Amino acid sequence: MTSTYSSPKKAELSLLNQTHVIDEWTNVPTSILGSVSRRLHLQPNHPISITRKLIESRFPEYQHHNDLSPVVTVAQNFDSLGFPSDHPGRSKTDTYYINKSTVLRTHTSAHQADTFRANTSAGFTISADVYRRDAIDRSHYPIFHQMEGAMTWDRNALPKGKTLAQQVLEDVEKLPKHDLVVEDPNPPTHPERNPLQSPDHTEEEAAAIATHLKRSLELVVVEIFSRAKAAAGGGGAGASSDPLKVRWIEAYFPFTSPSWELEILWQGDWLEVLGCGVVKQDILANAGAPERLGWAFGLGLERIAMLLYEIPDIRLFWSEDPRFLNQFSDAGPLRRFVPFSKYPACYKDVSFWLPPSTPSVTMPMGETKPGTGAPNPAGGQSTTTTTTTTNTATTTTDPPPLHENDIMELVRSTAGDLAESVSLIDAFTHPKTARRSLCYRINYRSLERTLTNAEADALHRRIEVGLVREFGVELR
Ligand code: FA5
Ligand code: MG
Repeated sequence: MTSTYSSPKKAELSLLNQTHVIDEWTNVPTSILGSVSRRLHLQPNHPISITRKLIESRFPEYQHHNDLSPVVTVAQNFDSLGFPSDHPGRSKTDTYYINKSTVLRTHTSAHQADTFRANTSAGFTISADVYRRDAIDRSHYPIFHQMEGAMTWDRNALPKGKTLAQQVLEDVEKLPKHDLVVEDPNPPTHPERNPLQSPDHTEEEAAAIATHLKRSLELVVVEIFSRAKAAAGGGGAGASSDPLKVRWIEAYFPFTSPSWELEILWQGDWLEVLGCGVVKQDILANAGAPERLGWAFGLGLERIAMLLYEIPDIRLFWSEDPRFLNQFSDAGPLRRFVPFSKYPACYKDVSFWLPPSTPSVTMPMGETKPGTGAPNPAGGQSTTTTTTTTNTATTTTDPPPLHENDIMELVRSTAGDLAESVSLIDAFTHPKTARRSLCYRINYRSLERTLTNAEADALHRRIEVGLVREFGVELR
């Protein structure tokens, strides 16, 4: 046998004119890579871009950054923000890794520290595409767009005799007023869940910063809804004729304290539109700005655009159907989206036994389900396995642990945007064998045409085969 030695070429992946070594962490599917160049927030006449500009206009003195690469380091996305090493957001089940040290950003906060360090303006926004392995339903998509916003005040640059809290409150007075009633039942700080950052912040400082933050964001909501109302022709039809209901709820982020989320009542459910809080002083200090204090928020542009235009399904933003795209324009008054006829849906269930050694399906730890305040879908335990983050290339006979996001991704990669929603409808453990059974309902619907039952059947069959092949389940 001839031994022509060829050095093993390292496997690589190329993205946005850069090549990256792939390793056992790589988990970005081609379906995602293929959409990285779309950058909907920069497309002229696209509703995501129009929504971005509308929100930016509420922050006229801020610097707006809209062109940052989605390829970031693990350090930018997680470490710089104080994510603990065992945070579930870091796991391969939640995040798209390009390789061990590089990810597709999961949020625009990945650029917070760098932007604080550059210190080119007190206030800034960053709008960008972000990527997450997540649920499938009408308000979740694996690629979406966020706007980060931040504002800081410099302790060392205050007018003589003025405290930082006084300065911030003076700036609050310069903001427009509004008469929207916003529920805000929680105390400003909570000793365990949302502590004051003492000794770095006084109570007055944190309270003043929170007031400026909340007012600034409430003004965004007021602006969006007055546009939405006008678009619907005054009183209008549908959801925009309902009285606007908005509430602040307590939240947790590793990089802010105290923290909140803002929710809006939308079609009967509380929809979370943003997270925010008082920036952790460590982040500013590590960015070379220990003397500055301030707030930050991260908002979902799709969620806001859905409210603004009454767009019923998040998949529509990716549509290249002119019946969708032609309804939006950068110029002229905003007009409500008029759905082209709604094509029939078709749901199919799949029931299966998990492999005997799989304890359960682990659930994402992400946002709370609107309205319930409870963690994401019930059925599994919300334990996060650290084993899912390890290399499974050395598989023994044991199947890899199964995470619900793995099921979501299988459905996405098989059915693409024809999958409208996936939900766990039944789960039980057999009393004798202790084996666990799950049943998922997959709703199939095209936004652009009528999907035949035969097509849906074929997709469903491929998903069933994939579940068996990839996760070793036994169909029931
Ligand atoms: C964050 O991403 C934080 N970085 C926000 C933040 C920034 C907090 C600065 C504090 C300071 P969260 O994971 O909740 O938080 O996402 C923020 C918003 O993005 C959500 O409120 C929601 O509007 C939107 N969002 C989250 N996941 C999805 C998804 N899969 N599809 C569409 N929108 C989503
Ligand atoms: Mg959230």
